[in-house]
Amino acid sequence: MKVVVLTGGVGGAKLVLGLQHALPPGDLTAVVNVGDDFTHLGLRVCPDLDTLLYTLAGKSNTEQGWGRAGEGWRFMEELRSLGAPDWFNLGDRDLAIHVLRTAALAQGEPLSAVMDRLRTAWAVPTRILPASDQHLATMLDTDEGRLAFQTYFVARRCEPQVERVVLEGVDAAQMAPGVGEAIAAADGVILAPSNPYLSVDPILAIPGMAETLRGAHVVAVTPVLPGRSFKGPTARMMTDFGHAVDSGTVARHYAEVANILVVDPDETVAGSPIRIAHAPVTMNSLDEKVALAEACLRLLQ
Ligand code: FO1
Ligand code: CA
Repeated sequence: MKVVVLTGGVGGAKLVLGLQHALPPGDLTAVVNVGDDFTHLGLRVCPDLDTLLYTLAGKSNTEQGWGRAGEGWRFMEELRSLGAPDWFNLGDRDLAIHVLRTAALAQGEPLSAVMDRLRTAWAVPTRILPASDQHLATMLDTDEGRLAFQTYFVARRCEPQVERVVLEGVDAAQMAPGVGEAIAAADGVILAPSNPYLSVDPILAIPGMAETLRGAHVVAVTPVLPGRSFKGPTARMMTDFGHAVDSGTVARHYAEVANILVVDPDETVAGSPIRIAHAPVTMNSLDEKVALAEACLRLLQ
């Protein structure tokens, strides 16, 4: 069963790992947000692509969500001693991927080709495609002015109030080679439980994407976790935008693109414009990730 999953970093990568276990090798393509990408100290950093690559290769720091397991920080110590900016942490192991990617991009290799080489080197069976090979930058209009994504997220810890998300460069961007073909050939498309505004929208906004998805069977998974303790940037932004922090907000947000929204059995969604399905959405263990993946695949059959 051929499946395409549209995903951001941490939250989405957990479901993609479950899907990788649930599907035969070669059946899964991940289309990944590039709006978080930026150039730092001359290095091209692609957090969502790398988070997914590390997760699918079994090399991610699972407590932190991003970055490498068994990471070392001597490069950062050295930077600090030299008085260089240290607000964004580049680990010693993580550094390898940024150096290789930056060098390859400078030689004219497209981002999609670079990422395909890296996932092949680590025998990752899932195709990892950037949503676009062009630069598009997620910017946030906030009460502190317009902030670049990593400034808002890492340097300012999501504290500024967000008024609007602006995707710089999106109108000139194209889907990366293989993205449209993978969606056209897929039995279904899954929207991973990533931040709808910061991770999934920057993929959906690429010219041609909405048209490509129109005929597809699309199942979205809510990023809203059960219980009253759901926090983090997704909850914060729902509040900033004047919406309730619940899956009803997600259902209305995805009404034009998704056929079904998967929410936790503990959550009731009233008046959803799309079909609601229930499956446990907490993904702490690998078993929970695979179980949610299998629930999504059943909905695509
Ligand atoms: N997130 C942080 O909160 N602090 C960091 O210092 C940091 C460094 C970092 C380095 C490489 C990388 O691929 C991701 C990194 N992230 C860091 C996560 C990154 O900012 C992601 O965009 C967020 O997790 C949102 O998806
Ligand atoms: Ca992200």
